[in-house]
Amino acid sequence: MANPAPARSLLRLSRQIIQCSSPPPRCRPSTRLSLLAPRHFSITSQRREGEKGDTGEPHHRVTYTTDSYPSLKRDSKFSEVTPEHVSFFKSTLGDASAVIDGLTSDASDDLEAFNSDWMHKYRGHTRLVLKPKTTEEVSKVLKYCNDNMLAVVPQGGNSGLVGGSVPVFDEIVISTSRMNNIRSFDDVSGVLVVDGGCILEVVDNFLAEKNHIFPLDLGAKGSCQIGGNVATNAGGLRLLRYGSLHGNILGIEAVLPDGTIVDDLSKLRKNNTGYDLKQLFIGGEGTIGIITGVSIICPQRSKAVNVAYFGLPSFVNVQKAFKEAKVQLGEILSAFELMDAQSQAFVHRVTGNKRPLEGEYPFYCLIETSGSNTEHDMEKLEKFLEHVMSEEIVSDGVLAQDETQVKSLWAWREGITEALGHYGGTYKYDLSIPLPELYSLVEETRERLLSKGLVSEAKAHENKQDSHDSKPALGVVGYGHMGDSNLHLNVPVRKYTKEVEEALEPWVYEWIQKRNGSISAEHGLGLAKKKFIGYSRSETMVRLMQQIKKLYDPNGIMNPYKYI
Ligand code: FAD
Ligand code: 2HG
Ligand code: ZN
Repeated sequence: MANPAPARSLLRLSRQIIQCSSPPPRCRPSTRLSLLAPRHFSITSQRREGEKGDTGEPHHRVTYTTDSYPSLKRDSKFSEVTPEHVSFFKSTLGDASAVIDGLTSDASDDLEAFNSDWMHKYRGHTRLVLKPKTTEEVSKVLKYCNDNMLAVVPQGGNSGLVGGSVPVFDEIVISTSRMNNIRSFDDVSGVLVVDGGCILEVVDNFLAEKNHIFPLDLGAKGSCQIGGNVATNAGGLRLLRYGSLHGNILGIEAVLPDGTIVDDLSKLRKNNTGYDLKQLFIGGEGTIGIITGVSIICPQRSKAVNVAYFGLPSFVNVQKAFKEAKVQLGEILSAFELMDAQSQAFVHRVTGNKRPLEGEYPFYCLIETSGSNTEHDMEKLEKFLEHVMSEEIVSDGVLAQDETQVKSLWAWREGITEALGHYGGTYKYDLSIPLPELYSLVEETRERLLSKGLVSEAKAHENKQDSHDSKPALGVVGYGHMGDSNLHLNVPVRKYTKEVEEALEPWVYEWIQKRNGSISAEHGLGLAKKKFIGYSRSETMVRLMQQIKKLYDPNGIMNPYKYI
């Protein structure tokens, strides 16, 4: 690690380092609006097909889940798909593009993107993908599957990180990708109603034109779908400001396995009329029904968005900076993200981009403010920046001075997942941890992998590249949504191995349990955490969940083998 540069004026540094031609913030004309443009960190299914990591292995040669986890057994109560079933689906869905049929034709290439997950960790054996266009078609398809004991997996953008979106055996994939209509938007109330298959970025672009914003943002916005976001109760980068989907979603339309259409597409903010059943679908991960429509309250888009990126000497200082940001920025603070040195080293190595700061630091933070009054926000931000610089809470920093710089600073945070996945695979742990202890887990994990000889000393601590290194793990990385006490502990590997997996699991989950944290802050449980639910939920809670599952899906056809 390089010696931190002495604290200097952040605004001066921002001019030196980003070398922006636009005037420094203090000199901005008051009419200048810095709207946050969509961040084009988009992932697509094309990326999964044929792309090679540094291992030289084509990513589509992902090991079958059934080979990696031989203890998983196909449930014999499910029927196997036959050509007769396929002809029913073809006649029901009509359109040739609505069925990918690997039973009566060779469709293995087309099926691959639906069988394999984004992490190249899980791969199923489906031979049939159905793409209904309407809620009624979803209803007919599901009813038929239920009557014929055919297991299904709902799939949105397939960007999930816990193996929930792909089949394990021959479950039929029901993709919502053709259900992509924006149904209505009211710019007085901010209530938006969309099909479950709308892509998040498309919806947010639509809202931008109406000066509104979708209250969720995440790095996979170019691929993930609103139905998938709701099914995973995704958290993302704006939760600190706009809260969780549990609060923002006003109504849901969903189809139950027996074909019942649950029409609870309320647009009301307040509705205290009995059990709030839509909440069961939020975070349900496709285990009780398919979400076909969502109504959601969307806030006004902020006129003034500012982004600052800091280097800090310690995690204690990160906490001080966060506390100070809450005190001084209050209602305009919209994101406080944490990145450690290793995470930024990986992004640098993989993208080759020039780092935002000249020196290297053990920790980095990205702070975003969003408000309605540029001058007022800038005044607050400058005061905050001066304070954290003069108190030496932060060692160095830059402030984006236009939209391009806003995007480029965000890329150092949003690009981490993609950069880590570049080398083969990543063991991912998405955890809620009491803030003071949040980073200790990363340090202890490093020591653990070092002591077991699974990562090299240089890679564990110094982010150095060692060309002779052949240890399975390439580093131990910590980053996440500091503002939500949500750590992403990631261990990038050359390939997935039992050796690394067994060093990490259940050890990480035990560590979390001891601190009353959560083993899934925002990604869900899927298949990856199926065995570990007991580390965060009591037996009583699990039993109640099982009862709900049985009530909604008595035949168990919805996303079997996953967490419930
Ligand atoms: P899928 O991956 O297709 O499915 C996820 C789960 O939902 C599966 O169990 C599936 O069966 C179910 N499902 C999908 N659609 C439906 C439906 N219509 N009805 C019922 N069930 C359904 N997650 C975060 O929370 N925060 C982040 O910041 C974040 N950043 C990410 C960044 C990158 C680069 C990547 C690759 C992923 C990130 N994720 C993040 C994880 C992922 O993007 C989210 O979980 C997202 O909400 C999944 O949406 P999807 O449409 O891709 O769903
Ligand atoms: C993020 O915050 C996402 O960037 C992905 O939730 C985290 O890849 C991960 O582990
Ligand atoms: Zn996250």
